[in-house]
Amino acid sequence: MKNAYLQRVYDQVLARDPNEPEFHQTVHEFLSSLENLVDDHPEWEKNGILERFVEPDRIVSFRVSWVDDEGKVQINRGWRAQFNSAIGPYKGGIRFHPSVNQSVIKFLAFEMVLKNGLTTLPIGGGKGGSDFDPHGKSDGEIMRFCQAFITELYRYIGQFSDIPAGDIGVGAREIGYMFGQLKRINGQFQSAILTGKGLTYGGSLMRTEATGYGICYYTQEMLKKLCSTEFTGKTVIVTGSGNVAIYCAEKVRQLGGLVVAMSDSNGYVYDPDGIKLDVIKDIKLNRRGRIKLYADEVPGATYTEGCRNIWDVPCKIALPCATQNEVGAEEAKKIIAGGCIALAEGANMPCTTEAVEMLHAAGIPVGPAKAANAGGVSTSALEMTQNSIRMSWSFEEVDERLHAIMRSIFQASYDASVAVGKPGNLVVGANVASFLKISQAMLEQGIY
Ligand code: NDP
Ligand code: 2IT
Repeated sequence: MKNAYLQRVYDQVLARDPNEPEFHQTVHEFLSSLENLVDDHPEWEKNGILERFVEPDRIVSFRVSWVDDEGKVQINRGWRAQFNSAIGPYKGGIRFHPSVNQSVIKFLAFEMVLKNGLTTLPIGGGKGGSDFDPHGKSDGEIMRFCQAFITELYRYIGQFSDIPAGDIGVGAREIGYMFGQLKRINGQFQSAILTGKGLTYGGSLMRTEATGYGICYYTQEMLKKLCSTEFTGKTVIVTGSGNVAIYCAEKVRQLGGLVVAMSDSNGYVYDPDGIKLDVIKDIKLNRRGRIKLYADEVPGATYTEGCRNIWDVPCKIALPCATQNEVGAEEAKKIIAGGCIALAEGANMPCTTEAVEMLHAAGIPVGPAKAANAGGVSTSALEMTQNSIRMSWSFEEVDERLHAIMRSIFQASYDASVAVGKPGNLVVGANVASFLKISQAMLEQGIY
């Protein structure tokens, strides 16, 4: 980094936590985005704003002990990073995946802070999770794990302090088990303590669809402003086949795009006629099966082992919706060679730094995750609003609010990119637009 203050802050992060590569990656991207701005804000250094911004308010880590179906006691690790509460209570999902560690939780929480700052809603940033692997576990094991996890976490969360939701490996089923256990512990029905709840007990219509739909609303704005085009008639690749990917693909279809390939962690399926989402939903949501089954069941579709090779298939619009760093230099090369015109990040940080640089160099706009996938957490905040006023809004009402939020996120990011002399660089724009708001709130609240 050219600016000495930015470099100093980054060096301190590296020195303090040398073993956190994912966290370094997100902090580096953020600090680099401030290069053209930092000299205009001497109050940041004077008040230690950046030093405070890259250091979580706190992280709790805990042991999770649970009993498997054989009666054996299993031990996992759990974390919750409460990163920044300048503009609202900590808000962000919980991830259950064997790759979870403190670095992953910190990068996700840091992204949440900036994402939530873009949503226009009063939420700070946090994230939690465990290295528990839900694959192949029985429903009883999932329930016992969720109960054990939240029994450790419950003392740190609440509707005015920290409100978790889902992420990889945590959907409506897991939120339900955690909510039930919280009710037993607290002896109270505290609706807004978790979001992504079932519709029968305080969930919001559209929360399930919100992240995926929101990605497409954001991408529509990108396509219009930066490529003078729209989804209609374009081939699209959506990676992953979880909550985000499925509803992203559904909205692409509604907007006239053709999703030709999707994946899971084992491999990908290619269907030149367009992926049939009812089949994917049945395999993934009802049967909790592998995506390979799609090729067995749909004539004309093929399955290829190895999820990263999905970019061998050319597409006009790339929407990676699986996990962090799934698009590296190799994948970016293929995306560019395939004639892609725009990429929006549905997963959190799916592109490596190098991949983003390559895409930008090839003139392909990149919609960063903290903007493109902010529809999920925005709708979580709308769920909290409905819980607080003890009402529930219609699907159409929530959808309309979500659409307006995604438009405003794009506009604010685009305007910020222009203001700092990087027009169309939505990565820089999102970081700047959000940080200007959060840093102002930090300054106004004094030293803490
Ligand atoms: P799900 O658990 O529903 O689905 C995850 C999908 O990604 C599955 O298809 C899974 O395959 C695949 N996947 C997970 N880990 C890997 C890996 N290491 N390598 C390859 N594929 C992998 O999670 P979500 O759809 O909720 O989350 C997907 C992404 O979207 C994550 O980055 C998450 O942080 C982000 N996100 C989620 C939001 C939400 O509201 N749920 C909101 C905003 C962002 P398999 O089944 O084989 O494991
Ligand atoms: O990464 C994310 O934005 C989420 N996992 C959703 C968080 C939330 O609180 O809804």
